[in-house]
Amino acid sequence: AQTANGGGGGGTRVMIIGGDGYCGWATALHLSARGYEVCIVDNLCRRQFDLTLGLDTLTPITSIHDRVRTWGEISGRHIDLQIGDICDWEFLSQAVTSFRPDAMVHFGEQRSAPYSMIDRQRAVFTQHNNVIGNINVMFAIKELVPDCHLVKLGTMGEYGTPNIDIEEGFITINHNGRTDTLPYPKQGNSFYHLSKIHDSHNIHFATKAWKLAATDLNQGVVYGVRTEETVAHPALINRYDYDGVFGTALNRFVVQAAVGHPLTVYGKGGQTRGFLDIRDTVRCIQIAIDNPANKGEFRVFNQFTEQFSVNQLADIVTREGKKLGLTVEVTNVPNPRVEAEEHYYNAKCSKLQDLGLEPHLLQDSMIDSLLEFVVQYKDRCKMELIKPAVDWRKAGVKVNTMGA
Ligand code: NAD
Ligand code: USQ
Repeated sequence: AQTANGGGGGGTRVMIIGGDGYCGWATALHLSARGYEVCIVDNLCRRQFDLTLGLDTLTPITSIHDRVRTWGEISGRHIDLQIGDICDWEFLSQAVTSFRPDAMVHFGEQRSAPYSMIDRQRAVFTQHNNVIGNINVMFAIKELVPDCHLVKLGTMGEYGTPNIDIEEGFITINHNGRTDTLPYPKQGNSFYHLSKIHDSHNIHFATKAWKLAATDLNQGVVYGVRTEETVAHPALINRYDYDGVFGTALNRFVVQAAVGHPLTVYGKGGQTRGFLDIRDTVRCIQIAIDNPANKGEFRVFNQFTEQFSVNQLADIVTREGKKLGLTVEVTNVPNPRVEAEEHYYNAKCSKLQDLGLEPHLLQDSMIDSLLEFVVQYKDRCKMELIKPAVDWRKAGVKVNTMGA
């Protein structure tokens, strides 16, 4: 029997695009450990971004080849590895034809909002990489594996911050005496978030035109680093981004607390978002795979467990840091982004829980253990990478090398 939280994969063949990344690596191991046949596809561009911009993960990650080899040695389970770019149709079609997935989990995009706002070149790269890669994935399913379920990582940021409740994908509207259930209005706040909106529209169309089966997971901001499998051996450790380009809010605050840097609240700090623990990311993906969408169905789940404002996160990290004897200060830095800093936010997130997700909530123990974990690596932290690095208003056409 397949269950949400333990579960036998029963040999279900899952291709994980972006399987060398933060969410993808944890998911690949989670599924492999539970009897799914896993194939990782990745072109390693995320590692290249770090090399180009002089960034680095807090945790010392090993090469993808060493990761997969180590996993084979300690678990006895094989993970297939295909290194290549999904924007390259020859590569993708060969990878899909040789592996023949039952499900394709698509994490493989440029995922940083600040990166997409560095300059024209990065804005174009982000939308090209994300939108074209996703179109190739849709064609691969249609032409090569028509029964394959597409599990696509979207983002809660597709919805923006409307002054009404956020539904899961669709909203019923009464207009001039008529009623329809329509895709929820989308308002992206960066070229990255907009790329996800374009993907959602393209997938929705493909489910109608070609009867693809698709689940769009509008994921909130992920925090944490440890999962059962990634702590099983030092060579399996996951990446942990804390810099001003790829680091996300809570993960950044925890590192800042650990190294004695004031917590960088952007603007007024009333920005509210959905958040989830990386241990829930991997379970949500498993739940989506185990309960596939029907052919022709465009299914949308909001994948987060709790919502917090940036100020609330700063308060929690300050309180927990003090318990560990750390001196934690908070600073309100001028907001490098263009976004609402005080707004209504109430987003639904019941569909994954209805299918069996049991959330890990952001309790004190979580922050404690994350802080303790991060403190172990604090000597690897480069303080100069912490500052907010990209100003939305300054994105220009000149290539920005972001050099020191
Ligand atoms: P990540 O950058 O760590 O991983 C993405 C991986 O995809 C990288 O290993 C990269 O090399 C690979 N990739 C990118 N473009 C590719 C291409 N053209 N061909 C092959 N591989 C390619 O990102 P992440 O944090 O693991 O996020 C994974 C997905 O989840 C993204 O789609 C992101 O938008 C979404 N998401 C992430 C978060 C978060 O907080 N991290 C929150 C919501 C949604
Ligand atoms: N923020 C701060 N201080 C910081 C960093 C961020 O105040 O040091 C604020 C931002 O201004 C923003 C909020 O925190 O209002 C969230 O920023 P973030 O960097 O944590 O998240 P975001 O840019 O939205 O992107 C991340 C992932 C992206 C994913 C998204 C989910 O990088 O891949 O799609 O979270 S969501 O936010 O739901 O759209």
